[in-house]
Amino acid sequence: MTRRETLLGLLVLAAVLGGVLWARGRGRGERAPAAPGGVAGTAGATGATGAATAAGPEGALPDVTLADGSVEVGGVRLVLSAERPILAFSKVRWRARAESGGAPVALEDGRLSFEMTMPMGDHRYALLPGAGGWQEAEVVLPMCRSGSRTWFATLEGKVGGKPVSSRFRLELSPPPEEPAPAATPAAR
Ligand SMILES: [Cu+2]
Repeated sequence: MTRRETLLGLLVLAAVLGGVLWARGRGRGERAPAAPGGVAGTAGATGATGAATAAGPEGALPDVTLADGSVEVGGVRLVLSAERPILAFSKVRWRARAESGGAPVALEDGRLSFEMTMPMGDHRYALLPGAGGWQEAEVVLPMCRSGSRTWFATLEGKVGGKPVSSRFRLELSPPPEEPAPAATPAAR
Protein backbone atom coordinates (compact mmCIF):
# COMPACT_ATOMS: atom_id res chain seq x y z
CA MET A 1 0.00 0.00 0.00
CA THR A 2 1.40 3.36 -0.96
CA ARG A 3 1.22 6.33 1.31
CA ARG A 4 -1.13 7.88 -1.16
CA GLU A 5 -3.56 4.95 -0.96
CA THR A 6 -3.41 4.98 2.83
CA LEU A 7 -4.20 8.66 2.89
CA LEU A 8 -7.11 8.14 0.53
CA GLY A 9 -8.37 5.28 2.71
CA LEU A 10 -8.27 7.49 5.78
CA LEU A 11 -10.14 10.22 3.98
CA VAL A 12 -12.87 7.79 2.95
CA LEU A 13 -13.09 6.48 6.51
CA ALA A 14 -13.36 10.03 7.84
CA ALA A 15 -16.11 10.81 5.36
CA VAL A 16 -18.07 7.71 6.36
CA LEU A 17 -17.71 8.41 10.07
CA GLY A 18 -18.65 12.02 9.52
CA GLY A 19 -21.75 10.93 7.67
CA VAL A 20 -22.80 8.58 10.45
CA LEU A 21 -22.33 11.21 13.13
CA TRP A 22 -24.19 13.77 11.05
CA ALA A 23 -27.08 11.36 10.55
CA ARG A 24 -27.25 10.56 14.25
CA GLY A 25 -27.12 14.20 15.24
CA ARG A 26 -29.78 14.99 12.72
CA GLY A 27 -32.01 12.18 13.97
CA ARG A 28 -31.75 13.51 17.49
CA GLY A 29 -32.45 17.02 16.32
CA GLU A 30 -35.62 15.97 14.56
CA ARG A 31 -36.95 13.86 17.37
CA ALA A 32 -36.19 16.26 20.18
CA PRO A 33 -38.80 18.98 19.60
CA ALA A 34 -41.72 16.55 19.37
CA ALA A 35 -41.85 15.47 23.00
CA PRO A 36 -41.16 18.76 24.82
CA GLY A 37 -43.58 20.50 22.43
CA GLY A 38 -46.59 18.71 23.88
CA VAL A 39 -45.46 19.24 27.43
CA ALA A 40 -44.78 22.91 26.85
CA GLY A 41 -48.24 23.32 25.33
CA THR A 42 -49.89 21.84 28.38
CA ALA A 43 -47.80 23.86 30.79
CA GLY A 44 -48.57 27.04 28.86
CA ALA A 45 -52.29 26.42 28.99
CA THR A 46 -52.19 25.70 32.70
CA GLY A 47 -50.22 28.86 33.31
CA ALA A 48 -52.70 30.84 31.23
CA THR A 49 -55.60 29.67 33.35
CA GLY A 50 -55.28 32.86 35.39
CA ALA A 51 -58.55 33.82 37.00
CA ALA A 52 -59.99 30.36 36.42
CA THR A 53 -57.57 28.74 38.86
CA ALA A 54 -60.03 29.84 41.50
CA ALA A 55 -62.62 27.66 39.78
CA GLY A 56 -60.35 24.63 40.01
CA PRO A 57 -58.75 22.46 37.36
CA GLU A 58 -59.78 22.81 33.75
CA GLY A 59 -62.19 19.90 34.04
CA ALA A 60 -64.14 21.94 36.59
CA LEU A 61 -64.62 24.89 34.26
CA PRO A 62 -68.23 25.55 33.29
CA ASP A 63 -68.97 23.61 30.12
CA VAL A 64 -70.82 25.66 27.52
CA THR A 65 -71.12 22.88 24.94
CA LEU A 66 -74.81 22.21 25.57
CA ALA A 67 -75.92 25.03 27.83
CA ASP A 68 -74.91 28.55 28.79
CA GLY A 69 -72.29 28.80 31.47
CA SER A 70 -71.66 31.41 34.09
CA VAL A 71 -68.99 32.27 36.59
CA GLU A 72 -69.21 34.54 39.61
CA VAL A 73 -66.23 36.87 39.80
CA GLY A 74 -65.91 39.65 42.30
CA GLY A 75 -69.64 40.09 42.76
CA VAL A 76 -70.27 40.02 39.02
CA ARG A 77 -71.68 37.10 37.09
CA LEU A 78 -70.16 36.50 33.67
CA VAL A 79 -72.42 34.56 31.35
CA LEU A 80 -71.31 32.88 28.13
CA SER A 81 -73.65 31.54 25.49
CA ALA A 82 -73.17 30.07 22.02
CA GLU A 83 -75.21 29.11 19.02
CA ARG A 84 -75.40 25.34 19.14
CA PRO A 85 -74.14 22.96 18.00
CA ILE A 86 -70.74 24.62 18.19
CA LEU A 87 -69.52 23.50 14.80
CA ALA A 88 -65.93 23.55 13.61
CA PHE A 89 -65.15 25.57 10.48
CA SER A 90 -68.51 27.36 10.74
CA LYS A 91 -69.40 30.86 11.79
CA VAL A 92 -70.82 30.49 15.28
CA ARG A 93 -72.35 33.43 17.14
CA TRP A 94 -71.17 33.73 20.71
CA ARG A 95 -72.82 35.98 23.28
CA ALA A 96 -71.57 37.16 26.61
CA ARG A 97 -72.80 39.45 29.30
CA ALA A 98 -72.11 40.58 32.81
CA GLU A 99 -74.82 40.60 35.47
CA SER A 100 -75.07 42.01 38.89
CA GLY A 101 -78.01 41.03 41.05
CA GLY A 102 -79.57 39.33 38.02
CA ALA A 103 -79.56 42.50 35.90
CA PRO A 104 -77.15 43.09 33.03
CA VAL A 105 -74.35 45.52 33.76
CA ALA A 106 -72.01 47.05 31.22
CA LEU A 107 -69.11 44.86 30.21
CA GLU A 108 -66.54 47.26 28.84
CA ASP A 109 -63.84 46.25 26.41
CA GLY A 110 -65.30 42.74 26.21
CA ARG A 111 -63.08 40.14 24.60
CA LEU A 112 -63.48 36.46 23.95
CA SER A 113 -60.60 34.17 23.09
CA PHE A 114 -60.27 30.47 22.41
CA GLU A 115 -57.45 28.00 22.82
CA MET A 116 -56.66 24.33 23.16
CA THR A 117 -53.95 22.76 25.26
CA MET A 118 -51.83 22.78 22.11
CA PRO A 119 -51.11 25.82 19.95
CA MET A 120 -53.98 26.15 17.49
CA GLY A 121 -53.44 29.67 16.26
CA ASP A 122 -54.80 32.99 17.39
CA HIS A 123 -58.52 33.08 18.15
CA ARG A 124 -59.21 36.39 19.83
CA TYR A 125 -62.36 38.36 19.25
CA ALA A 126 -63.57 41.74 20.39
CA LEU A 127 -67.18 41.59 21.57
CA LEU A 128 -69.62 43.94 19.91
CA PRO A 129 -72.82 45.27 21.49
CA GLY A 130 -75.88 43.13 20.79
CA ALA A 131 -79.48 43.04 22.02
CA GLY A 132 -80.55 42.58 25.65
CA GLY A 133 -77.29 43.63 27.22
CA TRP A 134 -75.45 40.90 25.36
CA GLN A 135 -72.21 41.37 23.54
CA GLU A 136 -71.46 39.25 20.55
CA ALA A 137 -68.76 37.83 18.34
CA GLU A 138 -68.89 35.61 15.30
CA VAL A 139 -66.33 32.91 15.81
CA VAL A 140 -64.86 30.28 13.53
CA LEU A 141 -62.84 27.54 15.20
CA PRO A 142 -60.84 24.87 13.38
CA MET A 143 -61.05 21.17 14.16
CA CYS A 144 -57.86 19.85 15.66
CA ARG A 145 -56.19 17.15 13.59
CA SER A 146 -55.31 15.28 16.79
CA GLY A 147 -58.98 14.41 17.17
CA SER A 148 -59.22 16.36 20.41
CA ARG A 149 -62.32 18.56 20.60
CA THR A 150 -61.82 20.32 23.90
CA TRP A 151 -61.38 24.04 23.69
CA PHE A 152 -61.16 26.68 26.39
CA ALA A 153 -62.85 30.05 26.10
CA THR A 154 -61.68 33.06 28.05
CA LEU A 155 -64.09 35.93 28.55
CA GLU A 156 -62.51 39.19 29.66
CA GLY A 157 -63.51 42.76 30.11
CA LYS A 158 -64.11 45.41 32.70
CA VAL A 159 -67.07 46.05 34.93
CA GLY A 160 -67.11 49.45 36.58
CA GLY A 161 -63.52 49.90 35.46
CA LYS A 162 -62.43 46.72 37.22
CA PRO A 163 -60.92 43.91 35.12
CA VAL A 164 -62.92 40.66 35.17
CA SER A 165 -62.24 37.40 33.41
CA SER A 166 -63.37 33.83 33.48
CA ARG A 167 -62.71 30.61 31.66
CA PHE A 168 -65.10 28.09 30.18
CA ARG A 169 -64.69 24.85 28.31
CA LEU A 170 -66.44 23.41 25.30
CA GLU A 171 -66.42 20.40 23.04
CA LEU A 172 -66.27 21.43 19.41
CA SER A 173 -68.52 19.47 17.04
CA PRO A 174 -67.01 18.18 13.82
CA PRO A 175 -68.38 19.73 10.65
CA PRO A 176 -71.33 17.85 9.17
CA GLU A 177 -70.10 15.07 6.94
CA GLU A 178 -70.67 15.14 3.24
CA PRO A 179 -73.87 13.20 2.71
CA ALA A 180 -72.67 9.61 2.61
CA PRO A 181 -73.60 7.65 -0.46
CA ALA A 182 -77.03 6.28 0.36
CA ALA A 183 -76.84 2.88 1.91
CA THR A 184 -77.79 0.59 -0.88
CA PRO A 185 -79.87 -2.29 0.47
CA ALA A 186 -79.83 -3.81 -3.01
CA ALA A 187 -76.05 -4.00 -3.08
CA ARG A 188 -75.14 -7.52 -2.19
CU1 LIG B 1 -54.51 20.85 17.39
